[in-house]
Formats: sequence, C-alpha cells, structure tokens
Amino acid sequence: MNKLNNLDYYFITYDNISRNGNYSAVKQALKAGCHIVQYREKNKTLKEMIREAKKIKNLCSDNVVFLINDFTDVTIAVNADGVHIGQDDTSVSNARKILGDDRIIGLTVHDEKEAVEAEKLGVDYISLAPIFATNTKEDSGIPCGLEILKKIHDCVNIPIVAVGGITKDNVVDVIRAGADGVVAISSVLNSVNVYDNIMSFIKIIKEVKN
Ligand code: TZP
Ligand code: MG
Repeated sequence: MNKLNNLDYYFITYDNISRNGNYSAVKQALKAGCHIVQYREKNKTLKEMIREAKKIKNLCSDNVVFLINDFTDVTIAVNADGVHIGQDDTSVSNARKILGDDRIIGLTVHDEKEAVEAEKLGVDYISLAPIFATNTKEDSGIPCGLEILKKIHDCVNIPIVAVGGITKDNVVDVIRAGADGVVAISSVLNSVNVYDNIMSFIKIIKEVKN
C-alpha cells in the first residue's frame, strides 16, 4: 500500500499557536479528513516529545501517516511511520540506515537542484519551502514561488508537499502548479475552528484535483 497517496492537507503541529494545544488540533485535523500528520516540536525535551508524540500517534488510524520532524530516535521510540528532515539535519543516507527501507523519509528542498538530488537519494516525498513569504518559520529562506514548483513537478516523480505562506486564497494556484499536498500552519491554526478550516482546504484541493 502506498501510504502517501492522500497528501491533500498535510498537518504539521505547532503548539505555540494552537489555541487548545497539539493534541486537540490533531484530533480536529483527523476528523476533518487529514491523512498525514507531522509532529514538529522545537522547544521540548526528548522525553516530553516522546510522551506527546505517542499520544498523538494513538489518535492516528492505520490509514494515517504519522511522521516526526528531525529526530530519527523519536521516530523509532514512538514507532512512527517515518521522519521529515531538512537540508541541515541528519543526512538521508544516515536516516535510511537507522530507519530501514520500510519507513518514510521526507526532505525539505528549496529549489530544483535539491529536489532532483532528493529523488536520487531515495526520499519518499519532498516538501518545497517556502513557496510564499511566511512569519511562521524565521529561517525559512527566500520564497521560491510557483514557477519553481512547476519546474520541480515536471522533473521529479515523487510527491511534492508545498509549504510556506499558503492560504485559502492561493491554494488553488499551488495545487494547479503541481503540489500533491499543502501545509498551511498559520492559516489553519490561527483560527478558532481548525476542523472547519481544514475541511474547507481539503474541499478546495479535491475540487482542483478533480
Ligand atoms: N517550513 C518551511 S516554512 C514553514 C515550515 C515548517 C512554516 C510554514 O508556516 P505557514 O504559517 O503555513 O506559512
Ligand atoms: Mg529540521
């Protein structure tokens, strides 16, 4: 089974801006029809991360992909489906050595060269970031825009998740440019109703794809 066949809305946790915390936000995301969750935590100890990630993983049914940002050890400790890493994290080959062939590895890329290289390295999907300007991640770099997304879509054969500055106003263009899924952290979590928001993202995305 290809577990990455439903990426439409890709949920990334962000405790600081989630009104009722990560657990509640993930619960709403899953209820809204999200099939992929990445536990991303920059301010907690390893022990705290493992405890929280285990709880969140228990919310995820078998058809939901549960990934850990950055940490292969947390990935193994909570038996997650895989890891998501960036260009400055552990290498893909090291992550593969630790996690084996059955676990998913996602890699953030910023341009065509990194995207092509990522596919060669055997990652299961890439995220392209930031597409647009964002305040959610300080060091996210210069926005790459939709033209780069289109080019990458034309030259790689692995799924592409678009990240950074995505809102309901631009998501149609992002999907049309070739993204298989989108992340919209602030757009979704700054609202009172995470459930309604993700539902409408998924509805828009499915309409464009059909
Ligand atoms: N990686 C690159 S930009 C970013 C991450 C996690 C933050 C995206 O947040 P937003 O609020 O959807 O722009
Ligand atoms: Mg990272």
